[in-house]
Amino acid sequence: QDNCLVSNIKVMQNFNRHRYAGTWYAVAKKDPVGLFLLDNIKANYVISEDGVMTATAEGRVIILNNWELCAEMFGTFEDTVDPAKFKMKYWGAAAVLQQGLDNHWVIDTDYDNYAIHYSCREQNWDGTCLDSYSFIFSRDPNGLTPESQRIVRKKQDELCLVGKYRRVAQDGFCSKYRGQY
Ligand code: DAO
Repeated sequence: QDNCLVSNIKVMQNFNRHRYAGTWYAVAKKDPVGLFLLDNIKANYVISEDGVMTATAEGRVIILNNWELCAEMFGTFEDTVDPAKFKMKYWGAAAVLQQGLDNHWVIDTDYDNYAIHYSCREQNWDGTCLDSYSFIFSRDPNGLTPESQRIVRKKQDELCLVGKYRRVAQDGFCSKYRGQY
């Protein structure tokens, strides 16, 4: 962490989307303004034969003030010059769910255990981030190994987001819920 400029944030070198593909469970999250996904967040990245990345995701959300449900989300990824930086277009299975276009950066991953995602939605005049969100992903829904936790902690520092994450529960809410709406 030297100056917290978005333009200085280091992302995964030689990012390999094929090794990244598959299921990731969020174990921690830094929320954006107007947070949407609460917990039980699971993402599944798919690479098509022609190399295009898409994803489906689910998570518990509360919409219309008081209505709890498991949101089913879809995302398509547009490549940029940096292989670890994507633009993600996302939308929900139902119209009431959130939709938008976000940055989607892979900050670091070992592909088999942990991954650190980061998205800055809006920058300040000085080039620091005004509104960001970030997922700490694990292949194991029960959490990260101490070794992975150490790496994640260091990267959170580089992102200027130490202390801004909350733990994300994986208690099976969305598997119970499946097919109910
Ligand atoms: O929870 O507040 C928030 C921000 C998350 C918005 C993006 C959700 C849709 C993800 C689509 C699939 C990609 C993993």
